[in-house]
This record gives sequence, C-alpha cells and structure tokens, in this order.
Amino acid sequence: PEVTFSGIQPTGIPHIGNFLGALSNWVSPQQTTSITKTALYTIVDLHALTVPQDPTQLRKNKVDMTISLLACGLDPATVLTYLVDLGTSTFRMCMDSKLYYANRMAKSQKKNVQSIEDADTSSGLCLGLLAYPVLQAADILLYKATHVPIGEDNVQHLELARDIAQKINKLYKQDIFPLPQPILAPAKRIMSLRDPTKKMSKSDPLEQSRINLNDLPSTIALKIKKATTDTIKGITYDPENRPAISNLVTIYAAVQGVDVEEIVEEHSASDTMKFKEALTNVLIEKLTPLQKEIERLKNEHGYVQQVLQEGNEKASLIANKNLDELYKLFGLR
Ligand code: AQP
Repeated sequence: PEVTFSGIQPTGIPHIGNFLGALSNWVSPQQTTSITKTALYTIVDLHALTVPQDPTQLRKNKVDMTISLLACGLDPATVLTYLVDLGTSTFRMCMDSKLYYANRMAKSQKKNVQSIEDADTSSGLCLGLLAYPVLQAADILLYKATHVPIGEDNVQHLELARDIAQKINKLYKQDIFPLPQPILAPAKRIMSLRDPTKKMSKSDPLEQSRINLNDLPSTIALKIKKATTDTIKGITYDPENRPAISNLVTIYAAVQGVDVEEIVEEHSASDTMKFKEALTNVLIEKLTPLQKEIERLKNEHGYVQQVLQEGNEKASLIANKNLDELYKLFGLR
C-alpha cells in the first residue's frame, strides 16, 4: 500500500520555503488520502529538541503549527501530532548508520559544525544532533512510508532512511520496510532573501531573510524591496550567475503555479524594482486568504484541540502496531 508521510518541526511560523517546497505537495490531491493511498503529516516535536526549547513555547508552537497547516489546506484527517516512543527503533537503526554519514549530514544541517572533532568543544556537535537524521529515518520507516514530500535539503536524509531500510530488510531477510522515495515540488529549494547561497530557514537570525506565512502586506513589501539582487539589467533565470534574481523568479513561478520560463517571458523587460513590486502583489494575494484562515482558526480552540487529539490517536494506533512488529523482528519481544 502507498503511504505518503512527511513532517515539519514546530520551531516557528512556516515560511514560504516550507510552503512552496513541501507543504504545497502535502495539500496536493496526489499526496492526500485516497482509496489507494494513506497520507500522514506529522508535527515532529522531538526533532526540534536538537536545539534548546522552552517547554511552554514548544507546546504553543505545536498548536500554532497545527493552525498553520490547516490554514494551508491540509486535510485534518492526515495530521499526526502524537510522538510515539521512537527511542528503541532509532537506537536500533543507529547500528545500521555509519558515523561519517550522519556526521556529514549533521554538518550540512547545522551551520556552525565543522567536524566530528567539534564534539569535544563546547560549541560543537551533540550526540542528539548527530543522530537526528537517524531519528528522521526511524520516523519515516515506522510508518512504512513509500512517498515522502520534502524540500531538497532533506533528500540526503531520505537516502539514509533508504539505506537503513535496505540493510534491515537484508539482515532480517524480510521486506519489512518499503524504500521511501522523495517527492519534490518545482520550488524544491527556496533561498534566503538576503543571501542566495543559504536556504531560507526558520532559524536564520535575520528576519528579513524569509517571508513568513503570517507576514503583513507591509512587511512582505519591505522584505521583497530589500531582497538582494544584482546590477544586471532585466529579469532572467540563471541560478549560477544570477542566484538572487533567479530565487525571486522561482518564488514568483511557484506562487503562481507556472514554469519559471513563463515568468521570465512576462517580465524580461522589467527593471528589478517593477519586478519586485509585481512579486510583492502576488505574494500578498496568495497569503491573505491563508492569513484570514489562521486568524479564524485561532478562535476555534476546541476544533484545533480535537484535530490534535484525533491525530494522537491515529498516530499511536499505526505506530504501535508497526513498533510491535519491529520489536518482534529485532528479538526484543
Ligand atoms: N528553503 C526551503 N526551500 C524548500 N523547502 C524547504 N523546507 C525547509 N526549508 C526549505 C522543507 O520544509 C519541510 C519542513 O521543514 P522543517 O521545519 O521540518 O525543517 P527544516 O528543513 O530544518 O526547515 P527550516 O525552515 O530550516 O527550519 P529550522 O530553521 O527550524 O531548522 C521539509 O520538507 C524541508 O525540506
């Protein structure tokens, strides 16, 4: 059976990178629950603990993330919020994960880490962060996911999940895990508005680097106005030589749901300022209804709690059944 599974960390308001790169697929008819397919989307709170979290804020962030996901159009029946005890299966999967592989991924994930030797320094790598890609793999494999809609930054993590799945299937001589495949959106990697070499990220300290789903029109206008560009005339799509403008073209195209070529053709003669104004308008047009829905859902406390609770029940039902199977397979039960 086809199982679509993905997750988002409750680490703040989603930005348009999350939205265009991943969430757009979560709400697309191809990746929602149907007769032939189960879709499960998790708010992964445990994963957020790789950096210090205030418990009260984390709980609030989970509710806010649920509201954001519902406002984006996610089918409430696909939202999972309960985190099952992933400890045992993550630990088991660590045995099938090479340290150098996890280290490489952790390095690309978290910015200030240079090598595993950093583990010895106070600013360096903690074991939890190193194990993060394995935790992600345990989550994906636990639900026996076949399709995983993610942004491009997560593709190498999924490779680790596939690798672990293959090793465990081989070791126990059973097709216990299907090999999950990534589903990428056309805007698979949206870059920072201030530095087009970095991906747009919730944890970027520079607020002006991203457009959040709840940004007011005036904030969107200001952030786009200040977005990095170049001195070349006209609008073209050339990620190698014009990364900043190309990023804006990618955003424009994804928001409109068209190819980048169409945007370039339409705006090739525009100057940067005019293009930015047009982009601001399409962003405001896209985000305004979503923001109204966020505001409406903030007053629907009972409904949101119900979605969270039903998500809990559904997640624990599927996960505990699969965990039971795994414990038996590993000889732990
Ligand atoms: N810039 C991006 N472009 C395209 N897709 C992106 N995603 C994240 N950033 C971009 C995708 O969004 C999904 C949810 O991401 P996440 O919150 O679970 O974790 P993340 O990848 O670490 O995202 P952030 O924004 O960078 O969060 P922080 O700063 O909290 O770590 C994933 O599918 C991701 O690929």
